[in-house]
Amino acid sequence: MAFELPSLLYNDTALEPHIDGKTMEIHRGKHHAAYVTNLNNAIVGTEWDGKSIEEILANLSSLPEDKRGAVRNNGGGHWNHSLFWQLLTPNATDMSAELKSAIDKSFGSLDAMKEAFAKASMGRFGSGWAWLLVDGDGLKITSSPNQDNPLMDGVPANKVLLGLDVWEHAYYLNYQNRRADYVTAFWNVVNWAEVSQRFAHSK
Ligand code: MN3
Repeated sequence: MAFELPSLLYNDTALEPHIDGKTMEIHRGKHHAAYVTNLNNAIVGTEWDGKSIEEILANLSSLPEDKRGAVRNNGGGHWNHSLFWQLLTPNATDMSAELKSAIDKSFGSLDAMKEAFAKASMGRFGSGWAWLLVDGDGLKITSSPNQDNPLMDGVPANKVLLGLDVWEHAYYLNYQNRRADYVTAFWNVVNWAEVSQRFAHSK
């Protein structure tokens, strides 16, 4: 079955003023939609047609060479954005005690985790993503270029807790060159209940 653009559980304008409606509309309706179309075009008629996106991204090196680049960029784009929309919410939610404790253990405090995450977001030159992962007994922050993600490095999808899109298309209309302001605003719309759920299922 072909991949499909997921619906949002909130309106495009629901995350304002932190993420503006026009950005949400173009980001999902144009950018994410294009990743889905291009991904489907790349795998149609191949043996990968019908496999899950997680399985495809974990096995990129097995794909035909002429499809690999398109699947990496567009398949990564589809998985990353599908996760990203779920990680956002207009309604503030609390994180679980278990997640809070894991963050404290790995980073010292929630503020220290946010600082390290912001550093990864700011340190990613050009387009990419920042990630919070389960790594062994603890948590870890990484970043990746373009639409790459931890699945491509062998990390199981359920161990990816949080991701932030730092492509300019994610913030430029509202924040222009001020990526740091966008990263700060992101914390106001993080769905901590969802991140906590992901953490609970990461074992
Ligand atoms: Mn994006």
